[in-house]
Amino acid sequence: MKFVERLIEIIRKKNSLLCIGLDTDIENIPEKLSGEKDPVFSFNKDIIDKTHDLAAAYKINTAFYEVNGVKGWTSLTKTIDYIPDDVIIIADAKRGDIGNTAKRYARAFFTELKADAVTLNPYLGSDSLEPFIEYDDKGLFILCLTSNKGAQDFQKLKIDGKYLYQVVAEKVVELNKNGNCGLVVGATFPEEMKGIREIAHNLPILIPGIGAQGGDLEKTIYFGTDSKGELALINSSRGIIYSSKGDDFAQAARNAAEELKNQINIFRRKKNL
Ligand code: OMP
Repeated sequence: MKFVERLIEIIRKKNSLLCIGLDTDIENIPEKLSGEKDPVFSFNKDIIDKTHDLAAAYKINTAFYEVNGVKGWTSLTKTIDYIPDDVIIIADAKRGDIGNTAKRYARAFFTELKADAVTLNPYLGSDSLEPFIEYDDKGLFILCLTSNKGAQDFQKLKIDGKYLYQVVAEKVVELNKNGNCGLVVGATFPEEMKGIREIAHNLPILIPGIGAQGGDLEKTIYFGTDSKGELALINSSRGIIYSSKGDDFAQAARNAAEELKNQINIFRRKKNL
């Protein structure tokens, strides 16, 4: 099954655009798990148990695992293996390198780690993306307009009357021959999202920046989803997984996830009225 078909199937089955970011910081793990052999995995396991029915995707930012060296890679692998099949697993690795190296990254994330999708940096151009595109059952979320302040430095430069982020969106549409390309657009830029959605009307958009970064949820849904109110994943990491530092952390994460999922669906319905 093509990646985009699987994504739509999951979004519809669960009636959810929610993506939960498992950006699990060893320093923020509740006291009660500190004696565990692999506290990061134990934390993720409890969060996954409590939230998998609500989430269309989990996004795992690899930095939070790589920082712990070999142990971190083990926590990452165990977490991916534990996630049920009806949740898309996005390895947020933001890779980008020459084709020969990109081939190894693609194999590392898709075949070895068994992630369903990966985030990629498009700076090195189309041959750095091609090795990932060849896996048509796997997804690529390519950085288009990021949520941070530094997005101004390059992404908002104008080239022949267009912003660089618009050029990226057009290029990704052109490369999407296998139906597995998507974009990353920050919720902190809802007005720009409108133009990006017009260019990329049939691409999934991964949207971080809700919650801790203060993105505008209603406008994000309005401009970021497609005409059916689908084809977008709304990510929140810290805003969900660190809802409580106490023993009730997993239940608190569930409550936050449920609230965000419902709020997203209220705005989706409003858009489609
Ligand atoms: P919270 O701000 O805690 O919800 O985390 C946001 C997550 O999304 C982190 O893993 C970021 O690295 C990631 N992210 C952004 O915040 N902004 C972007 O433009 C792109 C990403 C990403 O590619 O996921």
